[in-house]
Amino acid sequence: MERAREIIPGGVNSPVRAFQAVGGHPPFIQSAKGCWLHDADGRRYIDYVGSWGPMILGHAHPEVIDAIQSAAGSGTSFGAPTELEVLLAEKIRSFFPSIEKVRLVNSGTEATMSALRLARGCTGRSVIFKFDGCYHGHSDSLLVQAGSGLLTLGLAGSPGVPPDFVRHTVSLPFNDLCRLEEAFEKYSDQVAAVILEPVAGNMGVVRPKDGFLEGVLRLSDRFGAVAIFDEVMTGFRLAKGGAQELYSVQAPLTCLGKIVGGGLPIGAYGGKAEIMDRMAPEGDIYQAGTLSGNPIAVSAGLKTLEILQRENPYARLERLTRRLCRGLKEAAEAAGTALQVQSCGSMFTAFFNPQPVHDYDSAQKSDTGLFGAFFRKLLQRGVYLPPSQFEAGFVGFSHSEEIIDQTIEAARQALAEQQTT
Ligand code: KE4
Repeated sequence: MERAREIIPGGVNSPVRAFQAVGGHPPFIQSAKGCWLHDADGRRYIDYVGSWGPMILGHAHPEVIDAIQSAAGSGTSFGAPTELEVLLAEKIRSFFPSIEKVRLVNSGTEATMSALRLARGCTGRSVIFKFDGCYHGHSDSLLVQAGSGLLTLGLAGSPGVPPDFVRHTVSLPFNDLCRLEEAFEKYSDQVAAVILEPVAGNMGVVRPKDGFLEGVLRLSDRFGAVAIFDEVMTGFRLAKGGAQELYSVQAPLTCLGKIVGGGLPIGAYGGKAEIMDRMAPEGDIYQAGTLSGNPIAVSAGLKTLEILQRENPYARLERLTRRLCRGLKEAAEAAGTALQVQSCGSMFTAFFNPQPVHDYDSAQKSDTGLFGAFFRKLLQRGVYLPPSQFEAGFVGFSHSEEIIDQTIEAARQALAEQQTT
């Protein structure tokens, strides 16, 4: 870590990896297989981070590795169209009926940044609505009251973003349709887009209240704004068609990432053809990328989606996640600890909070000190949770009932120990 910090800010290439919110130093991972991480000191951990979502199939899935290796033999990047990109685009469209056309980029940040530019371009408007605690990557317009690393590090925004860049960004309470309607009444024909995580993961897992998603879509439509569902985390995670499938709604624009790359860098944004066709070179709104759609990443992503389609693991993943959440709740009750365990599909968060969490304000009432102690005790027992109270944990393909039960036992010991200290 000291050597890494000498040359990389904080020793990490993404802030949440630095363990600042939970104390101690992160293990340096050497390899991973299935649900196991192996660190440079010979220790192994049951992994509930899954590279922050992508590794739903487990690490080093043989068919995905094989797809990457065989693609590599044909060349790594051409900067020219390939059939592979068409195959992945068609696969994405088969999972998301709301996506008539899609553009591949290299990260979730690029996907949301591009989708916002598209929404602003096709409406000719500037104002965007987002929700407190939702995180959509680190592009300037969206670093306002964001979740994930900013919430973890207690940063509301970021230096280096001129006030002018966020002047048009209005952040509202998640799950509050009244405040959203008031904002629309106030900004009405200035609003280009409303962007949200349909199931929030970046303030910890917070489901939309009944009718919230439908309300966002209805109000956006009424005021001529584009609703953008940021499914970078929920896409292919909650269901093949993400939150839109789970909640039977369709969004005009969708952003994707994480699982769609199978562990390699891919983001995507897509939606109605009449909107997407405004993107250059079909239209006049610009976005580009040297490595967008490169054959290696696309091969990993395509194979991952093919396996998800073949195995359809979602019911099993949900059963395993419910088993884990039930076990954590029972362990907390036994230890007399106030724990809200919230989940959706195979995403979960254990909030050290006396009350359920339904938005940013209630999430912030969680005891991050207790979470940090719990995290460290679990890590000592070989269980690797996301190193932040404000993130989602993930259950994947290669977690078994036995692994879940091992995790619950480790949590029971950790909570009991915490109770006595
Ligand atoms: P990336 O640029 O990190 O690929 O994606 C940004 C992004 C966009 N939208 C949602 C809903 C996201 O969750 C993310 C990224 N998530 C964080 C953790 N929750 C990535 C982990 C990190 O920042 O290292």
